[in-house]
Amino acid sequence: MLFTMATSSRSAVLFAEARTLIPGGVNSPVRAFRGVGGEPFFVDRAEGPYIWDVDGKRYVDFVGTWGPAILGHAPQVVREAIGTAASRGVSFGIPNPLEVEMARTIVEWVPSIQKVRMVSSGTEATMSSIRLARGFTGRDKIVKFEGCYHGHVDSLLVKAGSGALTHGSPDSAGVPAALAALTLTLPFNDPDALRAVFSANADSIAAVIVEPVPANAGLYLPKPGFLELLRELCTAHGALLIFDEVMTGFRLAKGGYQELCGIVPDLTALGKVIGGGLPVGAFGGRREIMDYLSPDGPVYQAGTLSGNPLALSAGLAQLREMERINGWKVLEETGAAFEAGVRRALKHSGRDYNFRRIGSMFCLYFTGAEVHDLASAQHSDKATFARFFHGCRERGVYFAPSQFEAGFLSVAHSEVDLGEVESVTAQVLGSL
Ligand code: KE4
Repeated sequence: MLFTMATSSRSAVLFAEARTLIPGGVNSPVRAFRGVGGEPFFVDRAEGPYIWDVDGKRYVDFVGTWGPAILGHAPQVVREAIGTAASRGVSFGIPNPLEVEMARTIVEWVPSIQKVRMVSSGTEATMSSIRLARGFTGRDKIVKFEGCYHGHVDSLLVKAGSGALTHGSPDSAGVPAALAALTLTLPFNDPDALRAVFSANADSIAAVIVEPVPANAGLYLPKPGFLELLRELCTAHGALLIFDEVMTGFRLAKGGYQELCGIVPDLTALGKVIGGGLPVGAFGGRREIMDYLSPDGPVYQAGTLSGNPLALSAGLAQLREMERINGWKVLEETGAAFEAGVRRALKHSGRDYNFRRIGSMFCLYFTGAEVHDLASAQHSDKATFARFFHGCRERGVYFAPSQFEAGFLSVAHSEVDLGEVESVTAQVLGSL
C-alpha cells in the first residue's frame, strides 16, 4: 500500500532531487517514511507546536524533532540566547564559561552525576560511556536490551530499535562479528534472563546499558522491580549500570527518569533537550569513573565542537525556562489531557489498541496485547498504524512515521490543539 504525495508538490520535487544526492534522500533513516510508506514532506518552518511544509500545509507536531523541542519549536528564549551567543563567537575550541555553567546545572539537577563531559550527539554520549565503562572495569562485554536504541554505535547496533528496527536491520551490516559477539542482548522486563546472563558471564560484564523507559520500539514501561533487580545485579557483579536518558533526561522530570524511579546509575547518557535543538550530548557519573577520562585518565574521548557556545546557550536557555515555568508540571497536565482525548477517540473506534504514556511521551500500538517488550510491541498491526499515520498527516496532525517510535508533547501544545487532535484521531480511527 503506497501513500504518495501529490506529484506537483514541492516536497515531491525536493525529495526526487534529494534521493540523487543523499542516501535514501534523508540524513537520518527514520525520516524516510519507510515504516509507513509514501514519501516524506519537507519542512519549511516550525514554531510552537506547529510545523509548516514547503507547500504551506500546517501540522500539529508530535515528534518535536525527536525530543529536543520540549518548549515547542523555536522558543523565543532559545532564539535570543543563540543570537546573543553568536554575537560573541560561534565556536572556540577553547574552554568557555558556558561549559562550566552547563556542567554545574547538570550536576545540580542529576545527583548521580558528579562530573560530566559534553559531546555533540546522543550517539557520542553512549559510545563514550561504554568505552569508559570498559576502561574503568577492564572488562569487554556489554549487555543491552532488544529493541532499545542507543544511537548508531557499533557495539550497540545489535538488536537495536528505532530506525534500525523500522528498517528491519536491527543488526547493522558493517559491524564486525567479533565486536557484536561482545554485546549480549536480553528481552526487557525479563528478570530470569537478567539473572541468567550474570550467572553465565559473572565477572566479565563491563556494563549494562538501558533505556530505563524504552522508547525506541514505541514506548513501554519497566515492570515493578525490574530496574531495581538490574541495579542489584550490576552492583553485585561489579558491572556499571548506564542509564541512557538521551530522550527521558530533563523531560520526564527535572532530574530525568532516575529522579522518578529513585535508582542511581553509575553513568548517564544525555542529549536532545540539553541542546535546545542544537547538537548536544553529554555523559556523566561518579567522579571516580569520570576521572578515568583523558586527559586525567587512560580512556581517550574528544570532540571539536564539544561544549560549543551556541549549543550550550540554547540548551541552558531551554533548561532555565523549563525551571522558571515548572515545565514538568505543565507537561504532565498536557499529557493527561492528551491521553484523555485519545482514549475517548479510541473507545468509540471499536479497535484493539494499547496506548502507553509517561509524562509527555506516548505511543499508540494497534494490538490488544499488553506491550512490555520488543516481541509484544511487534505484535502491533503495522499496516493499520501506517493508515492511521497517513490519515492524521493528511488532516494536519504529524505523529512519528513509525510504529517503533515514541511521540512527544511540548509545553506549547494548547487545549485547542489537543481538541483538534482528538477530533482528527476520532475521524481517522473511524475511517480505518
Ligand atoms: P543521536 O545520536 O541521534 O543524537 O542520539 C542517539 C540516541 C541515543 N539514545 C536514545 C535513547 C535515543 O532515542 C537516541 C536517538 N533517538 C532517535 C529517535 N528514536 C533519533 C531519531 C533519528 O535517529 O533520526
